Amino acid sequence: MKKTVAIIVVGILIICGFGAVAFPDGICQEKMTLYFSKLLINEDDNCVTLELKGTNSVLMKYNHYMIPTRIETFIFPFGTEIKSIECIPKNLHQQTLTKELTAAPEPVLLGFTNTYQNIIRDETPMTFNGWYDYDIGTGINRHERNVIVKIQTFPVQYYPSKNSIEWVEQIEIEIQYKEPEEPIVFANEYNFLVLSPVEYANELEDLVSHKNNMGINTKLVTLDEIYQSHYFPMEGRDDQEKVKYFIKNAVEQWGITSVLLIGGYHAFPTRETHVYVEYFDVNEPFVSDLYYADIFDANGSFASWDTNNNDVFAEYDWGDSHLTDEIDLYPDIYIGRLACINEVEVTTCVNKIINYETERAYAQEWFTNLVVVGGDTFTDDTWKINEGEYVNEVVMGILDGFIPEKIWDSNGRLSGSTPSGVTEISDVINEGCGFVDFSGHGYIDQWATHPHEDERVWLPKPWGYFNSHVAKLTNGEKLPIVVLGACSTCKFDMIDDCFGWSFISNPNGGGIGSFGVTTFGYANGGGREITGGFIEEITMNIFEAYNERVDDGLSITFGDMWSASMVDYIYPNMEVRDFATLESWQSFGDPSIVVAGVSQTPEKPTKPSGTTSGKPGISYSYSSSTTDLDGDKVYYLFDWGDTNLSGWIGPYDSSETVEANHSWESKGRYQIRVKAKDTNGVQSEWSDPLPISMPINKKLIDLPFFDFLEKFPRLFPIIRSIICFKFFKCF
Ligand SMILES: [Ca+2]
Ligand SMILES: [Ca+2]
Ligand SMILES: [Ca+2]
Ligand SMILES: [Ca+2]
Repeated sequence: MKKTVAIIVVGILIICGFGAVAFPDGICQEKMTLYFSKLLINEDDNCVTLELKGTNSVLMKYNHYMIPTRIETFIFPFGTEIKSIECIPKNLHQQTLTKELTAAPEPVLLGFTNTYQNIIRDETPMTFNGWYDYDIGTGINRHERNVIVKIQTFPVQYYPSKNSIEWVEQIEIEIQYKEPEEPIVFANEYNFLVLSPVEYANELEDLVSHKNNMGINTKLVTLDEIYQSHYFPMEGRDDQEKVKYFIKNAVEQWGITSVLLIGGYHAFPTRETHVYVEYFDVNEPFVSDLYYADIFDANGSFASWDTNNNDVFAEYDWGDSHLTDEIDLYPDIYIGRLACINEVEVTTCVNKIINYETERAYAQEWFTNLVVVGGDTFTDDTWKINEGEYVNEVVMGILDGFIPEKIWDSNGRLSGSTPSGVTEISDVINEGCGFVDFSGHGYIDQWATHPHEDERVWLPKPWGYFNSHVAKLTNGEKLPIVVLGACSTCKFDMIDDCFGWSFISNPNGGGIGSFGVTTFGYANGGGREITGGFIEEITMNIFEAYNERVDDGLSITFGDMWSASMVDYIYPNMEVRDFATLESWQSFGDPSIVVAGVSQTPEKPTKPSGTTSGKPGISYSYSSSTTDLDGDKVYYLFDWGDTNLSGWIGPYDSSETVEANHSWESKGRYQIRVKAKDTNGVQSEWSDPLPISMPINKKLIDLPFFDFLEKFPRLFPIIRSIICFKFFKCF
């Protein structure tokens, strides 16, 4: 699902019945009107695309036409019963198109055996018959358990046979619901549950006491204690279900919000899912820790993941009878796994977690470094772009106060031989960074990509970046969260030290947490559509979750990032690869670690002051200042407008003036702006820009792509150079 920035006007009205008015006792109605206007039809050589003001996404569903849609999320208290959902379209317009509407690209694999392939589809893409679709689930969002209703409206209807469209100016949404008579409140005895085989219990004692000292009420429970009804009467048909029922009891009776599973595939049970993807004969069961986190279904009952009761879990179009289980998919707890294979690895992880939290990693200077690694993921796309680098750029736009180190094919750092790409990656991680984003192809023990338009060569040379390279990282306490947009990197049921896990198990560095998939990863075709779905969309959601919380001066945990990435992803009537993506989205690490601190953000810094015209090659000085409401010391980051950043300078006392110098290499107009962060790592917004010229030049301002993306990270479809996929006939 491609999202965009959109300006909207909505009206919300809530009415509740108390006998006298239109609805029965206790039933409420929430009413919202969505307004749409200004239909734009963009023509390409073969097809057209549509833009409609008021929509916030474009349907990017395989075998469907790309129509503008709007998704609205409604949040109700846990236990709310949704009685009815209706959407009424109003003020209908009709229009004939000159060319056919573009169809969504076909998803492609991010593995090693299959790269991008030219497939001629013979099916006709489907249209949507109806103005809306919806999904109801129960999940945890910003530390609250809610009933989450997502309504997707389709204000444009396409009729391919007539090549005409209908569109409406308004859609009125009406939801009737009944809240529980008494709010459902769970106990608050423990927040954090550590589940472990008994043989690792001793190694976990330090972790439990550290967490309790941090004010996180923590309980360690062994698998034997679960199976022997030590705390709650044992329920469940197999070990996995026993663990899941235990977690449900611990949520309801103890108030648990985060659960850490200790042990790899051999030591801690895994649930296999059965999602049938008819694609390159890809059809394998894969493990899903989401099974343990999705505790409640839409009605607030136990989510068995086997609603057809045949003892085959999480079926989607599975087997000869094409069976499907109803799955809620919204996590109800924050979960993470330490896939340790022995006591030594458990001790390593415990020490890393204690240190990360004690040192408040998020407040350290190295934390705002960002390492991005990418190349040309698909070598034969129409647009000839390096998709991995494009994804990295979007991440850089989201994490705009981070200083990026780009290990790319296009700048030679991934493809060079002295130093090699492997050395470049290891060196920048060893310097220390808060996050790493790998975007490309993966396998159980490695990550790799291609140089531009050369699918015979893998980068970094000769065959990629392996778990054996990760094992040699020596970044010590400077531990990043590693985000892996690639196939199978977290397939921990196949090898003990899968690529995603190898970062966490490294005792001398590596990472504090990682995200990746336990099976094949899918991408939304080549080109810039790649961030619009599947694995690259969910990786964007990870960074956006972090960014949103930090912008608000709020805290976020590792598990919260994982959960938010899924809550944000889910949309009504998802396709099979969406289920595969969500169910296989693994988190290695402690879900309760804090990745961003709570503090009041420094105020927006003053507009930089200094000379507004000068000559290239000469250094000029600019100053600014800000106040931190808590009186924290602050660091400053100047964006010189020529794609160069100053790096974080400081710390300075609150209100003290900062000065920094820069010289511009070439003539042109630039905009200088400045951002502040306090000693808790919390960042201000950017200052107003100071326009300067070197020297005055009547040329149009050529905003660097990086700045542009930062402002409109998901702007669509303006940044798309070509809309139509070359392999499709646009139908
Ligand atoms: Ca089943
Ligand atoms: Ca759920
Ligand atoms: Ca490409
Ligand atoms: Ca502050």
